[in-house]
Amino acid sequence: MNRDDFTGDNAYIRVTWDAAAGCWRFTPMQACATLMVGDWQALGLDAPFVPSVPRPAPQAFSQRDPRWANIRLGSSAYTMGGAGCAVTAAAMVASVVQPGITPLWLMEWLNVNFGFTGGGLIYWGKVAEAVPGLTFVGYHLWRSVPADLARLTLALHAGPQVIQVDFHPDTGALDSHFVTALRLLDGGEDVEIIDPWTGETGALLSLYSAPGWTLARAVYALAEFEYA
Ligand SMILES: [Ca+2]
Repeated sequence: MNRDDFTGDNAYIRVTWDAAAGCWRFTPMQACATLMVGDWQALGLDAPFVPSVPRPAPQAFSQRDPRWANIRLGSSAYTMGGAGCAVTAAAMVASVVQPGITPLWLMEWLNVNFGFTGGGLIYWGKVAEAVPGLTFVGYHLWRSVPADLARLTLALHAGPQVIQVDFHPDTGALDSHFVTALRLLDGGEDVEIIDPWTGETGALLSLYSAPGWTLARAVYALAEFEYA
């Protein structure tokens, strides 16, 4: 259930989301007094009060970490350090629901479960197979059209996501690079990311954009995941 589906009122009761407490508040329209726990249990309204499980922040990883930098992606000639941005970004997403995960563990799982193409490209759905608690929603490609920022916003509402950017925005062709998107910045004009190249957090447009680019121009694709 989304908050927007529920927040509102009718003639009898007003429902609001208390972000600080992480739960719903039910207020009778007449008495204007907040119902107590016993009241909403008696009314069968206790289900929406269950606070969402707080998730840990994603762990930050660098694909060039010496613990895994030299391992090859599947049967390809590519190494994690040189071309493992996608699996590293996916491991950061997975760490939200599987805190002990590392890019090394995920890559080794993918290596024995046919998780990469012969050219070393990741099968995104395999990531969700490897990580209980993750569901792969789909791969949204915006290479020749502006990114659907409403879609990205909705996905980020669920949790961190993997997005594709241009590693060298000063050259015309796309130099594919995947990063972990955390949340919107500046009223939705930018996105905070963790960059697998460095393992550091930053703003997407300050890292991977050319002059004049908007966020919709800088995001080339979204590998969308849902969280259990
Ligand atoms: Ca480029």
